[in-house]
Amino acid sequence: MLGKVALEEAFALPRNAEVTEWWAGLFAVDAAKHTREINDINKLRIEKMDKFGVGYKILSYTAPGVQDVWEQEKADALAREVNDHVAGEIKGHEDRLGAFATLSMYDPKVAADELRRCVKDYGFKGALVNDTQRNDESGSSMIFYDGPEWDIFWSTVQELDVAFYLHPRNPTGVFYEKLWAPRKWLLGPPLSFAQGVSLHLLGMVTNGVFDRFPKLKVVIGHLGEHIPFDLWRINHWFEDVKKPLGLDCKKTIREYFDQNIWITTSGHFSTPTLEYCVRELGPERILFSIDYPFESFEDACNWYDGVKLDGEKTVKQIGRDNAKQLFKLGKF
Ligand code: GRE
Repeated sequence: MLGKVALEEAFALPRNAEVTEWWAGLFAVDAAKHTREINDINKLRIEKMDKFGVGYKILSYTAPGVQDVWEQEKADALAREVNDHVAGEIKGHEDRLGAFATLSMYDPKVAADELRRCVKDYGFKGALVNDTQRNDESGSSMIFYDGPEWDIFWSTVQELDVAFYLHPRNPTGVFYEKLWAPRKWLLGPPLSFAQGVSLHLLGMVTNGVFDRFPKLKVVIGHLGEHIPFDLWRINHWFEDVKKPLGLDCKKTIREYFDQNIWITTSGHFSTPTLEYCVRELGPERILFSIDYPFESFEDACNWYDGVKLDGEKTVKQIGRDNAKQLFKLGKF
C-alpha cells in the first residue's frame, strides 16, 4: 500500500554518540548501521519512505532519552534541545515528516509548557514520552505520570487536542538488579518493555486519569504491549472483583480502549495477532508503524503490504486513514 503513515520512528542527537552507542550495544546487532540510520532525519529516511511506500512519518527521540536523565535542569534543557533540533531537520519536509515533542517529566507544568511550545511554534503532532522518568542517580526512584499531580499536564494535552504516545524504556536501579539482570535476555522487546508500559497505562486507567480527562488520546505501540490479549481477563477482574472491592474508575476497560486508547503495529509484524487485535478492539483503534531503526522498513512494509484483513478499506484504515484523522494530517 502506498501512502502509509508510521508513528514510532526514532532519531538520535548526533552529539550524543556515547548514549546512542550504549543503547545500540543493548539492542542493535550492527551498531555502525544503527548509528547511521538513527542520526539521519531527512535523507536516508526519505529515500526509504519512497522505496517502501511510506507517505508520512511522525518522528520521536529515541528511548530512554530524556527519561534517563536524573537531574531536572539537564532533563529540561535536553528536551528543548531535541525539540529545536528535530524542528530544524523537518523544516522544508513538512509534507513527509512531523514530530512528537520530547518532554522532561519531572515537573508537570514544565512538561505542559514545553508541549504547548512545540505544538504552537513548531506544529508538532503530540508528545512521545518513555515509560517513567528516572529521578535519581541509582535509577531506583522513578516518576509515574498517573497521579493527580499530573492533572495539569493531562489537561494541557486534552486542551491542545493532541495525542500522547507512551513508549517503553529500560528498567533501572533495584528493579533492574533484582528482576532483569539475572534474566538479561528478557530485557526490552521480549518482555520488560511491554510489562513497563502496560503497568503504566493500566495505572492511568485505574487511577482515574481518563475519567478526569475523557477526551485524552493515548497511543501505545507493539500491538498494545500485551494488553489486548488479556482484555477479557482484565475486564472480568475489574468488573466482577475489583469494583466491588472499591476500584472506582467510571468505565470498563473496553470503553477506555474504545474512547481513549490506540495501538500501533510498531515492531510487531504478525498477521494472526493483528487480525486478533482488529476483532478485539476494532480496526479504528489500530495504526500502522515500523519502529525504525530498531526494526527495518523492509520487514514492516513488506509484511503490511501483503496483509489482507477483511478488505482494502480496513487495510487503508490501519495503514493511513486512522492516523490522518487522529493527527489531523493534511495532504502528503
Ligand atoms: C524502541 O525504542 O522501540 C526499541 C528500542 C530498542 C529495541 C527495540 C525497540 O529502543 O523497539
